[in-house]
Amino acid sequence: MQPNLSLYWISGSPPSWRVMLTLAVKKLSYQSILLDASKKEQKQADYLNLNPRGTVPTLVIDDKSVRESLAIIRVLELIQPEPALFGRNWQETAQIDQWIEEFNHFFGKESAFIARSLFRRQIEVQREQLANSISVFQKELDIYLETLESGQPYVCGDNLTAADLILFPVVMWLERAFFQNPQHSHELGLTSLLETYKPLKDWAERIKTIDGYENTYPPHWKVNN
Ligand SMILES: N[C@@H](CCC(=O)N[C@@H](CS)C(=O)NCC(=O)O)C(=O)O
Repeated sequence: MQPNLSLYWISGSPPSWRVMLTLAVKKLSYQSILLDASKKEQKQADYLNLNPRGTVPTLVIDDKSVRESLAIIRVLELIQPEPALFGRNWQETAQIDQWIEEFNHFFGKESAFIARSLFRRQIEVQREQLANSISVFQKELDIYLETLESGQPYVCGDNLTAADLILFPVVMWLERAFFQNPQHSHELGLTSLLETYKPLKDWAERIKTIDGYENTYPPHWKVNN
């Protein structure tokens, strides 16, 4: 029997979304507790008892809380090993873990800076730093594209892995940043990733076929395109 799971999350948060996708892929049921960031619910005392930094996601497993999305995904892999998201042998695990580390240091880090600068409309003050970020971002994107263009359906091979579930929400978040700030995005030479790169679009469509995907889609994006 699976343990009791309660997920605290914020709509549109990529780390929350990757955990929700993991729960969907592993067909684990959970209580969903959506925090309202506009009311700073993630900084209220009750929540800070679970997660002292007041960030999301936090997963409560029976009476134990786990924070940090990657730690949560790894625990879910132990709770429900199928389908395996971290490989089935050491070679696959090494490939996935190194992909995640590199993602965190490069694509993930630069994407967060680019998306936040666009959402906060801080283009002018950060122009130089943005140019550096975009250059690293583009190099990393090219590596992902090369992999997908080679005919590989997922970023680490033939099977869906944690790497795909980590990348997907970030790609969607960037899409939203570009879509909401077309003029600044254009000035920075940034265009819709899914409309520009067909292999990436095909890969994203594959992720969207995950059973239960619709329930993971950020609710405020549905009402506020
Ligand atoms: N490394 C953390 C990042 C968590 C994080 O920064 N979450 C953001 C949402 S994307 C958050 O909680 N922001 C609200 C806040 O800091 O008040 C993870 O992967 O779980």
